[in-house]
Amino acid sequence: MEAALFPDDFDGIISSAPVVNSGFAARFIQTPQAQFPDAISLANLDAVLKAGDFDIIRDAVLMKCDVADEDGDGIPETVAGDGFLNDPRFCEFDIEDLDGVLTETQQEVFKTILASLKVGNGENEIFTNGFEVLRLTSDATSWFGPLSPGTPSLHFAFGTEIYKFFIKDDPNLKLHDIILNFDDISKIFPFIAPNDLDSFVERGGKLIIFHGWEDADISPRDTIDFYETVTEKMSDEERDDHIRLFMVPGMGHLEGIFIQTPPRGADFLTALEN
Ligand SMILES: [Ca+2]
Ligand SMILES: [Ca+2]
Repeated sequence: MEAALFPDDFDGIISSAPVVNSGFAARFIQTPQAQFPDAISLANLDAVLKAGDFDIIRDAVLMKCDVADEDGDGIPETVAGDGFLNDPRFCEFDIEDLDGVLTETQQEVFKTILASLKVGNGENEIFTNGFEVLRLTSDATSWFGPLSPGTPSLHFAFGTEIYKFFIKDDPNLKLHDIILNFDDISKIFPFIAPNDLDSFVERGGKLIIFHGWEDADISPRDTIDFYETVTEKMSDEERDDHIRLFMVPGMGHLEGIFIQTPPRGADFLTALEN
């Protein structure tokens, strides 16, 4: 957003899990609405996903997909049994494999978290991809909950406050009274268009983007879509000279900012300098 709107501010930017569209705010309403029949008292949690359930899903996913040849092309690209996936997109995990272990409602919550979300008004549409995180759940409980009565999840905390004070100007707004619609969601951020980074690139700007595959806050696939969109018209050389994207297996939201050692982080400042 900074590189697009204020291209003269910085010569180089390291961006972790960038917010590239307003869809993230819709997710912050959608997932707690699915998870919490009563977000204030945290009553009636029997049917929804809890920490132990995320552990069950993670273990089932690892059992199925933490193999040496994740993409099935015959060439090993990662270590089997090391506790994370190189690229979760290759994991064909079906939550219905856990029939009898998770309730149907729990399975529906899981599918909601993984599914993409569209909020449109017939003419325009905000699209956001689902999360990969439940396949590896390092910070799933913080973002999806349940945490504590009144603040059941970080999605709830961010989402309801954004709605109350940035969109609706109504401090008494309740989670389940919110109906997602385009006009509300589009108030949060401007759209990023394919040529929005041109000014930044033309003046020699350098942008390193990284995103943890286990991010449960901002969809990792949205960052891939963004990178592909803004670099589509560039030559490979121009792209690599100015904009690099690193998807980090096993890393949760912003972990690479606070942790600078693999597998949960890296020294991106030195990389930018070089
Ligand atoms: Ca392979
Ligand atoms: Ca692995």
